[in-house]
Amino acid sequence: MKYLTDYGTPIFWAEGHPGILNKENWEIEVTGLVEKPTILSWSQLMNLPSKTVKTRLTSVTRWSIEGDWTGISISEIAKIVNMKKEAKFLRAISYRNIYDTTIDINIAFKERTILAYKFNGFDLTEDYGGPIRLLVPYLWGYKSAKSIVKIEFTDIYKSGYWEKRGYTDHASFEKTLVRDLNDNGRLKPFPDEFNI
Ligand SMILES: Nc1nc2c(c(=O)[nH]1)N[C@H]1C(S)=C(S)[C@@H](COP(=O)(O)O)O[C@H]1N2
Ligand SMILES: [Mo]
Repeated sequence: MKYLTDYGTPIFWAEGHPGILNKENWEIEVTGLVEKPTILSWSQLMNLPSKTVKTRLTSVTRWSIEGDWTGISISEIAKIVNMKKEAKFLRAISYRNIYDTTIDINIAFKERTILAYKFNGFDLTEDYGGPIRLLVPYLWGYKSAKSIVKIEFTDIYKSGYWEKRGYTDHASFEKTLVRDLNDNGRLKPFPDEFNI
């Protein structure tokens, strides 16, 4: 099985590469419209039920990579903090609090949206959002915020890093041509010729 670099997957760190991150001390703060705000340690995260989904990350810059992504469902996180039913959005904030993005709660709870920590069985490196990132296969990749330190359940939509710089807030796919990184970067009609 190949890792993301083996496919030439681009490494996007608009706010600057974070360098080496310490996985063992990693924490995710879960806050907002919840009954029990919680700071989840790395060991707590690793003890939560995990799932592996065959799915893809697709960038608005026209590339897509498919593989087996392993991580934690948002419903598992919501259970721990007793998310309130008023929550309409999930906001994810990356290491250093510069990059953030917000998705609709219904997309957060979809089957293949996860907090991912492995690709094809390999731990995610810092290049690709390790130790843990949001993966939202249903929307353009800028919603898949990397190296997550905070999750907020909220009823207010907030434009994130790329949304404020001109990308759409909804991030819905449009018909276009996309490079299939699993097929040597061949340009193909998207989404038609891809398994979404
Ligand atoms: N923190 C952070 N997360 C981010 C980005 C970023 O620049 N910083 N880029 C986004 C964009 S535009 C895409 S397409 C994917 C790319 O993921 P990759 O760098 O792991 O290939 O990450 C998303 N998450
Ligand atoms: Mo992107």
